[in-house]
Amino acid sequence: MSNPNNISEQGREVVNSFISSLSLYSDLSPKTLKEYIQKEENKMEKQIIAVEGMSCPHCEMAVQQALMNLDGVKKVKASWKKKQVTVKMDLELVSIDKIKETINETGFQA
Ligand SMILES: [Cu+2]
Repeated sequence: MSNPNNISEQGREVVNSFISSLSLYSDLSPKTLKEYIQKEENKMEKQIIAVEGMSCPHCEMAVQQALMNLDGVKKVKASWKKKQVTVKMDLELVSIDKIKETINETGFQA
């Protein structure tokens, strides 16, 4: 069992900033909250990955679904015409390598 007193310095910072953000945003209107979430989302890394092998909207869907199942992936837009996949992700949770690996496992070539 983990002892809550053994929380790391880094963990403590994360918890503290989470708690302070809760008290900061708990009394805000939905519109302001939405703007906050939008701002947080904009902090995400956006990457465009070249992908070979997609030939129709079904391929796009397959790639999008596979990537959306990964932790840290916030948004995916696949385009078979442009031969690319645009991914918005938190690089602390998921790597580009993991994204490419998942695309390859789905049957395409990243
Ligand atoms: Cu297809």
